[in-house]
Amino acid sequence: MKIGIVCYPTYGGSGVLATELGIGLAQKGHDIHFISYKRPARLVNYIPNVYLHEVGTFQYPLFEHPPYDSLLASKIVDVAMFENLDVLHVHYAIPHATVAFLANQILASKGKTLPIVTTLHGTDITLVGLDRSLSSVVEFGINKSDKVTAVSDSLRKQTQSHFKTETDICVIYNFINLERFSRKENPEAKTNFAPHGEKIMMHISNFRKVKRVDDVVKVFSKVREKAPVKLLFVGDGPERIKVQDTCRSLGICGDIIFLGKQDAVEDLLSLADLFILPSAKESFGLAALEAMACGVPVISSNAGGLPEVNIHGHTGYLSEVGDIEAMAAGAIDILLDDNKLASFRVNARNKALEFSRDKIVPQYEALYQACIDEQGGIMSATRQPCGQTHIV
Ligand code: GMT
Repeated sequence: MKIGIVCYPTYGGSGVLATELGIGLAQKGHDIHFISYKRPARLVNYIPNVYLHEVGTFQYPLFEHPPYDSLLASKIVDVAMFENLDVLHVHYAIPHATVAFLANQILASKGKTLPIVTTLHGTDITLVGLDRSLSSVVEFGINKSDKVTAVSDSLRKQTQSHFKTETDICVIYNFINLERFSRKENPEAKTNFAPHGEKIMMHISNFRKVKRVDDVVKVFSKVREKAPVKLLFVGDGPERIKVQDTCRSLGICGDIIFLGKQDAVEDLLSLADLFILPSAKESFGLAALEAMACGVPVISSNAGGLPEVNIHGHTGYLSEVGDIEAMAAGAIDILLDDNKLASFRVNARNKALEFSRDKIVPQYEALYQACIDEQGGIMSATRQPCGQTHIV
């Protein structure tokens, strides 16, 4: 198939997932055309069958803001026509789903059909999409997509409760490349951060408010009263200055290292004993899954789809959002008991195996094929709405 993928190129789960999906599909022989305003952060090396089409900008004195939606629609039309795309998969509803509909209408006027698959990732529904200034556009984009997927059952339910959806929403979980994300012990690098054999706690995010990064520091401050431990922060974003201030006011900066944005997160995760994700909202928690695949247990909030990934008392612990005491207690419980840490490590990796790329990518392929078949008027008797083939 020739598949167009529209995504945000920045550090963030939707862009990461879109990129990994494109790579996985390209390796299976599909032609993948990424359409984005910059090279997606995870698209580092040349990969056969992968092409990138950058959406440019346009300045004119009349415009205070460049007309991004129109530029994106125009780029989609151009790529769809000249690369003869079979299907377009847009990640994150705003503005991609509605822009895809516009592109689809322009293409129809030129005699080309282009089925649209929209994947909802989280904040497009639970935060940005709920804002009155955007909600009607989000709802329209969802209802005009040929297929809609959500990355967890929790997100599917939230979408159905917040919006008047007319389209089935298929849950296709996020996935992980288990070869890349596997634990590679590196005692030398670990000593660099924890010279006296301290345990390492880690948090990776884009430091947005919704991640509650301040809670990470507060939990860590309690844990370090009971256990020798260091905290590694990976990533950067708007909340970083506030978080650094909290470290300073608690006088614990000596045990906290800010590494900033990093690409080889799997190497860093391999140094960690515990991952912490106290988010206020989290549709899935791809960062938690990446940690688990590297054999790192997770202390997280119970927001959104996190309970579908992190299993309480098995791969880590879940607490109410903002419950610093419970998160610290869970962390201490794991870090002070080497046997428990060892068994949670194994459980975390085993749970991550359920989200392997090899299991999930075929679900998207089936969904694309179902879209293409439906547009061509072919209804497979054995195909279900979400594209799975019904095994009789
Ligand atoms: O969490 C972010 O800030 C990034 C955001 C995105 O859309 O890029 O992530 C969302 O999508 C990820 C991939 O599907 C999910 O794993 C994250 O849970 C989700 N974030 C939220 O719901 C807050």
